[in-house]
Amino acid sequence: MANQEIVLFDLPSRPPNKSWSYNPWKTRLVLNYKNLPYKTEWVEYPDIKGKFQDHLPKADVYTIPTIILPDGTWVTDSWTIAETLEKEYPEPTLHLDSPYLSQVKQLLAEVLTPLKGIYAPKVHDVLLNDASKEYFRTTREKAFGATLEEVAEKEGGEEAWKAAQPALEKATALLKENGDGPFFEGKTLGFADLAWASLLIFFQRMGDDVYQAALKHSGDASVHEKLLEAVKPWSERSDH
Ligand SMILES: N[C@@H](CCC(=O)N[C@@H](CS)C(=O)NCC(=O)O)C(=O)O
Repeated sequence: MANQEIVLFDLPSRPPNKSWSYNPWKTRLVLNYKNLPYKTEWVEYPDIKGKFQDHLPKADVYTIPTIILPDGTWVTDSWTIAETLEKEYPEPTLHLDSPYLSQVKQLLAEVLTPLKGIYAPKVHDVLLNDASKEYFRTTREKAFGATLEEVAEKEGGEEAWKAAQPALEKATALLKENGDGPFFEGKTLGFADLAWASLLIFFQRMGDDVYQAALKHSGDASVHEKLLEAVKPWSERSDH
């Protein structure tokens, strides 16, 4: 008999194990929002390739989130997964046609790019198990051309937050466009909200110092806090 559960591949954290990374959070929130039966398979970074390569198109890097649908189809990439799940399970809708979605996608990149001196060291020091630390350090140091400590020193701190501030403020302004929110479209939740909430959860998982800095540089903490509160019914399932 076909397995009716979806499998979600997610990255584990140090105990107590809970989802932490913003990319798999996007998928987890969709699965929770659509109330789909799924189980989580936790995969440490060095094990991703071995598990995925025989099931997905050849790639330089295989990434999480990836899911297996009940019919055995493997789907990778959080944006593609959202489209696939929306097609397979249309209700409740993710409003993938919302004009806010492309804006949020752009803002996520604009926030995260200047913050690598914050998040890369934090992920390594605060979130990862020993099983992933060496892989993460080696791959990120190769990509940055500097050690994690150098990146933290040269591209972390207040300057990084100042560089991320314009995008954080733009997200604040977007969240205020439709009355009291709490969502980008006002009372209507869509994938844009789940994607932005994923970033906020990622900040929280790195530590309250990181989350508070993000809120401070957003210009108005309350709209982000309200969004997180509104998605709480779907962010509570984080460890299985
Ligand atoms: N475009 C992808 C990016 C996913 C991504 O970069 N995932 C990271 C974890 S957050 C990963 O699995 N990296 C694997 C690696 O570095 O080897 C998506 O949105 O799903």
